[in-house]
Amino acid sequence: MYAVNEGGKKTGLKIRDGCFFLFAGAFLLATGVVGGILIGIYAYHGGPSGNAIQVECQVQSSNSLNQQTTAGPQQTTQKPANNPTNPPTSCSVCTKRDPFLASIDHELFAPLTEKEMERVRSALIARGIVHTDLDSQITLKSNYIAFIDIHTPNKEDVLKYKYGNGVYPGRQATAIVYRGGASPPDIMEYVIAPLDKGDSLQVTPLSAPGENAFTAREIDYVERNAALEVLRPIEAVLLPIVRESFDNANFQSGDLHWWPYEGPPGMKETLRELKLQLYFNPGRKDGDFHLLDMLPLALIVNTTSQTPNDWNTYDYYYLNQGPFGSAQDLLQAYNRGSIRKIKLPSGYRDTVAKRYYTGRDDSKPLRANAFMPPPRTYEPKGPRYTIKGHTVGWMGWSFDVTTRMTRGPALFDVKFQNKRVSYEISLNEIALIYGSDSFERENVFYTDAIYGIGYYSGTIPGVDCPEHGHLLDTSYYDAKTGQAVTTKSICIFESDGEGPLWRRMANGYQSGLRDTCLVVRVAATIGNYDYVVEFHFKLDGKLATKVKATGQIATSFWDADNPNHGNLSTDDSPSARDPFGFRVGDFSHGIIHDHLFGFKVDLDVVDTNNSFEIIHFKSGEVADAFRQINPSITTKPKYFRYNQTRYIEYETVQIESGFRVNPMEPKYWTVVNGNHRNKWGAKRGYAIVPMATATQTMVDAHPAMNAISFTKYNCAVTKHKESERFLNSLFDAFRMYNTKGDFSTLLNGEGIVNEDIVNWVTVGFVHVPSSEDMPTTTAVETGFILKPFNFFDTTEVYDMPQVYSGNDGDVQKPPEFTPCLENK
Ligand SMILES: *[C@@H]1O[C@H](CO)[C@@H](O)[C@H](O)[C@H]1NC(C)=O
Ligand SMILES: *[C@@H]1O[C@H](CO)[C@@H](O)[C@H](O)[C@H]1NC(C)=O
Ligand SMILES: *[C@@H]1O[C@H](CO)[C@@H](O)[C@H](O)[C@H]1NC(C)=O
Ligand SMILES: *[C@@H]1O[C@H](CO)[C@@H](O)[C@H](O)[C@H]1NC(C)=O
Ligand SMILES: [Cu+2]
Repeated sequence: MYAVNEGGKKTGLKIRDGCFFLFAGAFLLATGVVGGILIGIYAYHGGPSGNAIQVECQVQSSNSLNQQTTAGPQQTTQKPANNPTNPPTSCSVCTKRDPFLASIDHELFAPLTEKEMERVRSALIARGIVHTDLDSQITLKSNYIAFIDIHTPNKEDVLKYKYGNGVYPGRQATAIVYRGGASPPDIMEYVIAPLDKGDSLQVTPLSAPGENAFTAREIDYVERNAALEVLRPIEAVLLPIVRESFDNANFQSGDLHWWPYEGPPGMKETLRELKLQLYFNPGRKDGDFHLLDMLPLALIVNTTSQTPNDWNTYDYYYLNQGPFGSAQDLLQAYNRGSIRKIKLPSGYRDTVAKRYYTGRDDSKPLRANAFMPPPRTYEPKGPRYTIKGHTVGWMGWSFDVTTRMTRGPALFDVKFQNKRVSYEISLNEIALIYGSDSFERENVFYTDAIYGIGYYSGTIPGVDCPEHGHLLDTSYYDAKTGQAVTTKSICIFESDGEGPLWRRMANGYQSGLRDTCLVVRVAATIGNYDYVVEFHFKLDGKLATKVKATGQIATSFWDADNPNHGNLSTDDSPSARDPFGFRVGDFSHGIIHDHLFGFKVDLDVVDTNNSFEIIHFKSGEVADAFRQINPSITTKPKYFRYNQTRYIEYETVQIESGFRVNPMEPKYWTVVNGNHRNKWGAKRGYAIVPMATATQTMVDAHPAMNAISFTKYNCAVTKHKESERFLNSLFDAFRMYNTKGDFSTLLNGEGIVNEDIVNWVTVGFVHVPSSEDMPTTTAVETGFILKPFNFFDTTEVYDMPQVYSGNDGDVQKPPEFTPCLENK
């Protein structure tokens, strides 16, 4: 029925000259684009709308192709692709062009390699900083490595090395070590360098012993497994409740599990309270979970002590009823009938896996033509980009791409037309605050960097990266095995925008340039969500950074009889609603939350001597317009017809400050270089333009807010400092009342005029899950665009071939090509 284009071997098609294709009968092609559409279309045989006919692969001359295109679609005759006037020609495979250039040894920003991570680990072992016996299990009293990340050299050193006469700063790494064996136990961060040379590796601590309390670490597999052990005897006590309430479930059947990641375990460093909730997840493997069937039974394990034997449990809750001091207390109340009970219908458990299933639903009729392959892009002469190690070049752009295990993807040294635009654009943090009317999930919040944004585990073929794209390596360190894992997770491809980057049809000419862009895409699974980060480089100097959220929502148990609200099915009164979201399944409730993505955006407009200027888009009385520029004008000049007008006001921000998007006060946030002006006397600059975005609306009193205070600003600007590398401390969510990296403290009044400045850009969305978020949530997108703003003297595209056709006979065409077979 459905066959892929593999020379017909699998499809059983009769192939002549290697280039016969089958098309659905009604598929007519404009001759002008026959080659482009024909190539790469999958063989399609039969299907509901059936009736396939054979079409020969036709190659037309490039000239006629271009003539047709220039003439415009209204003049293009439509004819079947098997037009007999065009003799069949055999198709050749498109030119293959390898984008990979000989790679260099010394990459300043490339992700750490497995070998480098191994060197880091060996160095830490050799110095006795971490315990090694991987044979004996890591315990809470071990010193072990949690993360190894690239430590990018100091900016000044990099710039001197690349653009001056400085020495090579060398490859460096940071390692985060959980020192359960230290006294007091703590978290240490080290810089290990230089990684490129054989000997004299330096290990430099970034924090003092004890400075970062051990209890500020994330909930890792060591703690989780120990907690699960503590729960074993408790499970036996809870079994009668679990059997009766949850469709005869038991703890051995493999579909019932404990979920330990209910946000940070408490608020104080001195008390670590791990909340664990039951949920259904048939066939769960380590690191893989579905959070769509959470059950209303949870408890606290006090994991403060480093000896799991000391751990006590309390705050047992069943259907929001509690707290009970122990499993026995809960069981007693349950048996006495003094608490409200829930009884899932018999057979419910068997429906769980089916509802998670994300393959096609066979019970639904297929949409017309749904098994026909969708359109796709191919590259007639191969990729137009080059890749040297992790340095990418394309159409005037060049940049380095990297990923970090904790904080995710980053670009460095981004240049356009040989001028530096940005030194660094890096994802730093993803913050979410949930709200739910349940003991289990009442106030979950996450800062994802500490859980690891960069555990990149490869791409999903056919989904993540177009077939003509190329993949780059990235690695992460697996604390459990002590080994680095390398995957091909950075996808690079050129994308056809299939429309105008610009167009102009005017008296006497029609002209334009088709939009194409280079995309760097990295997709990661972080807990229940999958996040896709993309950088889009445009021909005109714009650079869009986008982030998409997809994957699975987090849910809580849907309690139809929750006394805190009325009867949803029958009652139309406000009380029938839940203040925390909608019911999205039989026993599932989608819990409301937001997603806020914090980026470090270190623009260097031409060089590092920059200022932050805001262009306020105002309106008012005409005289107001002159107030800033020429205050002597106090009345409206006569030539203004109306008393009111639009105007702009200029503001050079003097000291470190943060700003929010406000549609009622539109403005341009620009980074400018006062020493470099365009032909028209304006300071050369780049504007930072957020896409549609939310801002943090949580009240300051919320205990998470110090840990994620960066979310209060869509754009904040600070003076560049090596001591302010990231917009927060990784650990602050785990020490909310004692934060050390509160972003607001970075805004401490330093001057930012004619300085090396950094913009911290936070964008995101709020999410009220609806039934369409089940079982998967389709991608939602936000981001920000960096846009040249008086950077060039004119539109920076005219060093490219343009499409032009004028009355004077001047005709220009896009580059010619011979249609060819997609080369995969
Ligand atoms: C939690 O555990 C610590 C260390 O064992 C103990 O000192 C503390 O009293 C416990 N807290 C509660 C609430 O049980
Ligand atoms: C809510 O209404 C439905 C439909 O009428 C009914 O079956 C259910 O028992 C009601 N629940 C409560 C708590 O009243
Ligand atoms: C414009 O402003 C002048 C001076 O204040 C006033 O006299 C006049 O009425 C205004 N015109 C209109 C159309 O409002
Ligand atoms: C930045 O530019 C200003 C204005 O031209 C100048 O006074 C200052 O010395 C420059 N700073 C650096 C570090 O070059
Ligand atoms: Cu969401």
